[in-house]
Amino acid sequence: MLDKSPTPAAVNVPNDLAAHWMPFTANRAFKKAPRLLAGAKDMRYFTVDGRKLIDAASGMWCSNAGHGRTQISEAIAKQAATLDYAPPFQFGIPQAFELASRIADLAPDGLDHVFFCNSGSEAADTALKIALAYHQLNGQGSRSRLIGRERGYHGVGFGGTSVGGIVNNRRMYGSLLTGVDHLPHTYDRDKQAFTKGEPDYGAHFADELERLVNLHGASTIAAVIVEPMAGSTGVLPPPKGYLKRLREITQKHGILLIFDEVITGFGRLGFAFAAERYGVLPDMLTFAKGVTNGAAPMGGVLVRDTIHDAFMSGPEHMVELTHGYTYSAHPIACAAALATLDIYRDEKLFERANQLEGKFADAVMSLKGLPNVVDIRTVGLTAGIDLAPSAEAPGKRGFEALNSSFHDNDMMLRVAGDTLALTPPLIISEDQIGEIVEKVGKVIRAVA
Ligand code: PXG
Repeated sequence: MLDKSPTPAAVNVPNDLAAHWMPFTANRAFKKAPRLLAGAKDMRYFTVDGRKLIDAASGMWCSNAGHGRTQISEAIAKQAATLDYAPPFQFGIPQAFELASRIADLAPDGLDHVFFCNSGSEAADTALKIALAYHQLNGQGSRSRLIGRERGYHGVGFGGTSVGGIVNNRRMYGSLLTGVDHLPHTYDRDKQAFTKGEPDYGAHFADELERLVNLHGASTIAAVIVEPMAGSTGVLPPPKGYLKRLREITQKHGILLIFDEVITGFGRLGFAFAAERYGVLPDMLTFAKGVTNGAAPMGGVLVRDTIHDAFMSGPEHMVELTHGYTYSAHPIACAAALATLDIYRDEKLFERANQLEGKFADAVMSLKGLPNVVDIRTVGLTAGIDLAPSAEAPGKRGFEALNSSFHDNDMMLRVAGDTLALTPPLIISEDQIGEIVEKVGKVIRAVA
């Protein structure tokens, strides 16, 4: 499709890339062949040398409304000029209260309170701490175990790393939190390969929670945290009935259920939150990324009334929860989020994702049969494409795909090991779905 988006002004590129130690990046490889970005508009990124890349990743699962949205940048500029910073402890700004109400309105009934922080990692750690404190208040302080899941990702704080299930993210950091255990992941390629949406096979993986309850005793378990769809480890939609069963088992044993919706929130699966898609009400729900369209750092935890209200006792001059961040509900992030939610509402972007899901799934599934493609999974406007690892080094093919995509095929792609993740902005057109799938096909052939 003819791309009429503007080309950005030239950007000065520094000669020396040494000082910046980049996060979750192969630093030495990057600095030999940098992937430097200078601008973005709608579905495209612009590189420092003026190329336009189609964004198949919403940046990093953030920019659901596409890039360069003037409504958001104007709201940020106005807020920065009016009230740049306000202390969030013992003081408040109207925008934070308005935003909390609007997010609660979007969430399933019952999740009515919002605790703000600045990232998905902080949101995960916040939810875990609220779970522990809630049981203390409730006279069940023995409930201190936290249960995560293999292949789960809950950010990089000590709590999130502990309940996370990605061995490479855990093994360098000692014993982490004590008393943590993990459910098995829900992926079985033999039974699930090339499924569109939720696989039929695998609800029984939730029953493993009964085994952990038998092993540790329900009275020691505080909470279970899962991503409704595991994103970072390669797009694993939940098996049909799995989340419902997890809810039943947690409820039966008085264990809190936390959904980490940092990726699935704000339309990614065709609904405001995955909890709605799956008809399952968790006790807490974490969000980040899409809440501001990526334009300012923000995260948060939605909390059920019963949990919130348990804290609202004791002397009224006392702090009820000894937790919070200097930048909780930062004015600029609140302004960005309010403008973002307006766009999502006015452009009906969650519904749009829902309507496009079938076409997107069909288009991506057409890549079946290309060299090394061993599985494709799709759900909402997201797909994971597993490539067989090269014999010499697992992850190398994925890394080469990232480079082929950026340098040779004008596309921004996410890779996790040898899995390619497609998760484009929800404003994507059908033509642009075609463009992405064609480019992904070229990338897959290039790394064969
Ligand atoms: N929970 C989930 C489910 C996430 O996906 C976090 C927590 C942590 O968020 P912060 O804001 O602290 O980074 C995430 C982050 C990828 C990718 O390519 C995914 C994330 C981050 C970076 C890359 O899949 N998710």
